[in-house]
Amino acid sequence: MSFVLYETEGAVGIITINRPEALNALNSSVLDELGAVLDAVDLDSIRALILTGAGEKSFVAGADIGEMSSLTKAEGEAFGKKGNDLFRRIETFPIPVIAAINGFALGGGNEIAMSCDIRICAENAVFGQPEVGLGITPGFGGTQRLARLVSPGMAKQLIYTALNIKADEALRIGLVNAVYPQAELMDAAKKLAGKIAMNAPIAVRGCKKAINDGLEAGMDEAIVIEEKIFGDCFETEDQREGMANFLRKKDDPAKVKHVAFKNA
Ligand code: CO8
Repeated sequence: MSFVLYETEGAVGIITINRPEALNALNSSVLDELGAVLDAVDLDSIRALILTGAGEKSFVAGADIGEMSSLTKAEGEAFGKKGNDLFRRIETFPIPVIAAINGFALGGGNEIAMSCDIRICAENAVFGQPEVGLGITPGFGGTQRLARLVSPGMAKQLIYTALNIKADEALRIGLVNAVYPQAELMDAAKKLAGKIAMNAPIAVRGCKKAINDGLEAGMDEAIVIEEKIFGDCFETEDQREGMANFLRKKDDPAKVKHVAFKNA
């Protein structure tokens, strides 16, 4: 593995796209290695992931333009599918994924960030979908996820104009949740991931699935999705202990303790 690094800190896994000489652009090898890292995540011990880019300049500057430049129609479609399959895997990965965007998030870079559950960025981050300036459409989910994440009108403006926006504008339109000085970004991402990791893992996974699946359904179907996932939490050790802890606290505040949720 050379283009993607993976390390763990407690219950948090950190994936770093590591091709700084090309501003972490996504070629086929990077996509393959990202898939392999996801395969290797130990879901018994890891409760949240952080995705970031190596260096202080770029998160991901897009799909690799050199690799794409000579593709045929069929190869272009296949490359789009390769990215889409991987990004959909990130989007539906059982545990939350936080994108820590440390610079350029252009084209496929913005698209991979949008497949994550939560996006936070550094003050130097730049976002955009430059594809129409290269003679292509966004091909790793950009036309779909951007229109769902921000307003359809704003998504169309960004995609049709190919103009980049800075971190403060990304915050204003809801593309990211928060902006930090570059030096504080990873600590903020780890703190956020750590907070998630302290909560009951079955419940957190259930929330991710309920939100994702519900957003793809009509409201009548969506609330049934929630009911089923809600019901599945009961009789788990975490539900019993989480609620027993609350009742003990009511009884005697001195009995306050942190519940060490078990994923069971
Ligand atoms: N692909 C390949 N190499 C890249 C990319 C990229 N997307 N971005 C940067 N690089 C390389 C540069 O070629 C350069 O390499 P070298 O040193 O060998 O010349 C190195 O990274 C550093 O880049 P720059 O010298 O250009 O750095 P600057 O600070 O001057 O500029 C920019 C930074 C503004 C980010 C500039 O590099 C740039 O505009 N990059 C391209 C951004 C872009 O257009 N991205 C979108 C690509 S299209 C896409 O992502 C579509 C996704 C869906 C694909 C579906 C397929 C079918």
